[in-house]
Amino acid sequence: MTKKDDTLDPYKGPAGGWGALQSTTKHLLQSNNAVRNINTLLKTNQPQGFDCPGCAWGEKHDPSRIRFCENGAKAVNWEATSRKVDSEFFEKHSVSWLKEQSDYFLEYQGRLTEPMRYNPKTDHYEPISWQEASQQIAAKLKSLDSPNEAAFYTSGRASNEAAFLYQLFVRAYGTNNFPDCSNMCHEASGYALTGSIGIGKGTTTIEDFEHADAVFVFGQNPGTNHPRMLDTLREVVERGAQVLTFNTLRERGLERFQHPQNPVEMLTNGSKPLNTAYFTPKIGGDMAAVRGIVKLLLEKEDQGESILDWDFINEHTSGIKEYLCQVRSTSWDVILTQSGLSMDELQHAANVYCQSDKVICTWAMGITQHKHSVATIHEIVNFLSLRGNIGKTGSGACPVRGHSNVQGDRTMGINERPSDAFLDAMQRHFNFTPPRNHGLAVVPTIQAMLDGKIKAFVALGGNFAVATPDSELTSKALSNCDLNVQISTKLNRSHLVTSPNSYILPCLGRTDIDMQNGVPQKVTVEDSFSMVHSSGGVVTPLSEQQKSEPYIIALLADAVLGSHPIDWMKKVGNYDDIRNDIAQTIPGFSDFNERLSAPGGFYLGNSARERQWNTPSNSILIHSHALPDHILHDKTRSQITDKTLILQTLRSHDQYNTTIYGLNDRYRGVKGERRVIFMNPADIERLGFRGEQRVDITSLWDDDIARTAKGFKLVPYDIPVGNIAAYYPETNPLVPLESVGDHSQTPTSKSIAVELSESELDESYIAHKN
Ligand SMILES: Nc1nc2c(c(=O)[nH]1)N[C@H]1C(S)=C(S)[C@@H](COP(=O)(O)OP(=O)(O)OC[C@H]3O[C@@H](n4cnc5c(=O)[nH]c(N)nc54)[C@H](O)[C@@H]3O)O[C@H]1N2
Ligand SMILES: Nc1nc2c(c(=O)[nH]1)N[C@H]1C(S)=C(S)[C@@H](COP(=O)(O)OP(=O)(O)OC[C@H]3O[C@@H](n4cnc5c(=O)[nH]c(N)nc54)[C@H](O)[C@@H]3O)O[C@H]1N2
Ligand SMILES: [Mo]
Repeated sequence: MTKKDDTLDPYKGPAGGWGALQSTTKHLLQSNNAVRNINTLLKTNQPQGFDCPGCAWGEKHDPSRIRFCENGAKAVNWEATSRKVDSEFFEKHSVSWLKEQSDYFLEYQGRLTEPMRYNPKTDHYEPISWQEASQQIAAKLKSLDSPNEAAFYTSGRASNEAAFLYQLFVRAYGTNNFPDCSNMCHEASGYALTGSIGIGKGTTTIEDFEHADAVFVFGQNPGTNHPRMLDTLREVVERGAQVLTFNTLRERGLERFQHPQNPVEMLTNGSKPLNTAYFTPKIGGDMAAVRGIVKLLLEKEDQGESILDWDFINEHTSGIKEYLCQVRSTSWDVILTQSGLSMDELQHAANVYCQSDKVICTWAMGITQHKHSVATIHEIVNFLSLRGNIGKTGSGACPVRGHSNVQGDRTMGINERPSDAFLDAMQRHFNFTPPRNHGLAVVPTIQAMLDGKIKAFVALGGNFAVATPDSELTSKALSNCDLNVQISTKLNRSHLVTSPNSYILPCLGRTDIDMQNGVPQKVTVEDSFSMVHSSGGVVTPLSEQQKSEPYIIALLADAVLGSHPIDWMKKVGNYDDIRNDIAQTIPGFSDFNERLSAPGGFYLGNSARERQWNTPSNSILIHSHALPDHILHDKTRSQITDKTLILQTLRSHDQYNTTIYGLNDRYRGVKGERRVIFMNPADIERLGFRGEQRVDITSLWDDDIARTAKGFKLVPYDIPVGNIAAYYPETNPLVPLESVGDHSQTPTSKSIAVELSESELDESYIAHKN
């Protein structure tokens, strides 16, 4: 790898370790509030503290350990800042001026502390009282021709209590339009798992990792996005079990790991090799890779070895015959080309699988954000089923969720396609008639805004304008709305894409003390392992004008619905009351308040883990998909030339989704820059570019829209030929709105066909954009 300037400086240390601790300290000291934040950090994931807002990885209950990671520390620290974005700030800065600033700048300004309303005449946000804001918003919502002209977005940090009240409010108002961040994230996992094992959640618990003989990690970067998972993987390897990684990039965090809280390892600067095998499939090549491994299993079985668990297959699955035919008829040629892996590599993976009695497969966005994600996840389930690896201790399917309560929000009914059973329970308990027709997910919501069919938008957190695809089109869609209500902790671009009626409603975050009627409240969240536990803030809020999410929802609901179907303001006075309603309507939550006192929370249960298959055939449905002819959409394929590359958009080490903490990506060796493209040196040469040259990226789609992102620096990198990677969200203007996964409707953020051209932008533009 060439290194001529300061942008790229390959990281030589192990993941975690001193580097992580130094970085944590730096971020703490930058926040103006070091002492308060260090105290806050010590309460993260503690029985009397709050749940880390960083990610959805679970924890074993162990009071002797302080559980936080470098990136969790950044998330906490960013939230617990003492900087304020108040009416003075908005008086000083017009919306037009703020629009010119970078996302990093917006976020850095601090916490929103007062309700604000946009005044189109002055182009400034101006203060408004809570009462007035809620009355005005209610008047707008009530004036729509139909409740289906409004959409209610949720980002995955909302607590169970907030999410439950929100869905009740919105359904009592009359719509199922619940676009949520899941639609862009693990939707394919939920859809595929429901269709194969009868439940849309992972089947493993954290304890299963203590018993697994092998863990297959597909398409995820835990070193950055789920750092506490590295701890678990490290323990797996220490026990002598195997970790097999499939990642298009060689991610440092998956190659070597040193735990920052283990003094001995830190002092000796030693690290254990974390992975026992690392495979770099091509983008979108995992389904072919798994198919290849299965084909090898079948060959062994045909040669008389006893590989497949026929007892399990016969008792618990249906469709095996068709699937095995499909596997036999898939050619090695296609498997090897599409996966980009060699026969030796597939053989190695197959051998490990056969030698392991208990196997877990984990995955994240490298699997879920493709056109054929649902089919790929079905293939992973098939792979597990062939040797009875579902519903057995130490085995299972483990989609590693993103936002810290995104799984809980779905459990609470944030779902545009609610089940009848769920709606029946609402109807019975609250005595109202919820709407039965399905609502809109994220991409259809944007389309409906463009078509003028959605006129009002309410967001419970998140940054809709930036997290969604086709940024220019999405901005147009949002500004088409008549009403834009953002319940947020921090300033972001979604506040600046204004409608005639735009409101910012400032809320408390996970770290803040939430007082109702003089009593501090706790909320609850669900992690990736279906464990529910409580979380209570520890920081005194910056302003009395910041309200809790449940309170804000109750205020809006009261203004729109009065006391229908509940007395909202009374309900929000004590969150135990909300939990009592949850206990009586949502399966798995009986005696909710009582069970919360158990150390570490309680397990919701998982039917598939019990080998109860809630599918039409009461068995695991073995789906037999052919491998895709091509991983790209038809509307791209007509445009493809020999210059076309496939782009995946991913996270740097210094960001939380659309929140940018800094400009470094330590483990990938990038410094001071986010506009970079990781590219194979052979491609750089073949296409006539130089390393570190600036290029513009244009995506290919068969329509009249030019989608370009400008001024990216080429970084020679160990990535398969034909594939490139760049950071999200800067690359979201390139993802065509229509480019979504089959069945999941998830934007194909990990497989976008693009071409590169020399950039004419100068460095000052880039510095500003950063
Ligand atoms: N610090 C921090 N933590 C986070 C987040 C954050 O932004 N910052 N975001 C949270 C959220 S909402 C989520 S969903 C998760 C996201 O967690 P991840 O899924 O780890 O996030 P990405 O950065 O999108 O990483 C995708 C990984 O998949 C690989 N990949 C891409 N395409 C393919 C492919 O086709 N095949 C294979 N095998 N690999 C591929 C990439 O190289 C990369 O390592 O993290 C959560 N935690
Ligand atoms: N190209 C591309 N696009 C992607 C992805 C990708 O990999 N590539 N990943 C997708 C994924 S996995 C996801 S989950 C989405 C993320 O989409 P979102 O969830 O919409 O985005 P975030 O950046 O997490 O939202 C950050 C904002 O949430 C607000 N916020 C933070 N904490 C709280 C809180 O406690 N309460 C409230 N009310 N507000 C809060 C703050 O104002 C902050 O600015 O992006 C998706 N978009
Ligand atoms: Mo996510």
